[in-house]
Amino acid sequence: EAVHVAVLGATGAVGKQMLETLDRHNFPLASLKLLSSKRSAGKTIEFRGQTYTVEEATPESFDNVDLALFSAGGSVSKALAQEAVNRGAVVVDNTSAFRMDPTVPLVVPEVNENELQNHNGIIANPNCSTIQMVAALEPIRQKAGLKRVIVSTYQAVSGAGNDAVDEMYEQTQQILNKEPIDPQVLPVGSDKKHYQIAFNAVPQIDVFQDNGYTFEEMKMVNETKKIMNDAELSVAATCVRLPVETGHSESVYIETESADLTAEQIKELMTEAPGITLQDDPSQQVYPLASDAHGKEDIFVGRIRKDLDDPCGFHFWVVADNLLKGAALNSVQIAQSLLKMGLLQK
Ligand code: 11C
Repeated sequence: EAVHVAVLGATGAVGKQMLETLDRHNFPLASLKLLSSKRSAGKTIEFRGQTYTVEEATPESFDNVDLALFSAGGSVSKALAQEAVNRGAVVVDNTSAFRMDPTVPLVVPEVNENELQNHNGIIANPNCSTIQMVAALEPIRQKAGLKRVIVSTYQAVSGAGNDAVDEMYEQTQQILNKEPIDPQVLPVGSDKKHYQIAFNAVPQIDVFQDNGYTFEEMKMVNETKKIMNDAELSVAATCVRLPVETGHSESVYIETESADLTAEQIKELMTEAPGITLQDDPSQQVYPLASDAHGKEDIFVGRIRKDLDDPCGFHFWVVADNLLKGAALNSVQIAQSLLKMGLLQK
């Protein structure tokens, strides 16, 4: 059964990947509508040999739409998601607007697909850095339970959008040319100060919260607890931006409930887990790299080793394409699950 689909944010970094992912996965499209905010309306996009003109999204845009994939920023989602639902669409929202709303399922299909049963029209797609981590954690949790997670991220600039990618390349060229630079976009466009990203590491992603953590860090904390349905799980994050175009890398430390798991067992779990590729052979210098993960659908896990002191402690390195599994692919997988489970019509 084919689906009438709208993609909101079609001209953005994630929107482009949404279209390519729908195409690659042969998603059954009855029709396709490409929408954006006013700023990008009028642009044209090629899809399956056809030229589409991007329209400004209004509430009426969602008449006769079954599935709306939203990725145009939180304020657009807040303004239009319920309008789309009122018109009969199911919204998969890739912003932080509804993630912590208790009436909205927050879904990574490999972890909590069943939560889709509880949807009221809106389903939230988690933050990219959360998705790749929880997907890697879930097989371990199933086997040995999970008490604590401490993560440090090494995040790519495409997570902050096309303008951030342009800024990185322009700045790199300026520095190589020994020209002055003028940061405007990173770490956060709307924040007071802007810093060099080229040849740098910036420990701020999104704005600071009153507790000293950034919003990105708190997303990782709160979303992980919600997706894993475990308010008692200890999670702490430090999120850092690096001059990598695409592919978020994460150093993850975990403590399991039971003390009898081995690193070899975790490697086996990763080999068996859907959507995960194990890349772990120190003798051959095999480990995940952002440069390899860019453009791939899987999550790559390696450097798995037991903590030197705590028998429940393990360290590993997890890398994924932040625009694919971190955003567009996970949204399309949610849509595929909704179709499979007969949940697209409310
Ligand atoms: C980044 N993780 O890398 C962010 C982008 O909440 O969906 C995704 C923001 C979000 O900057």
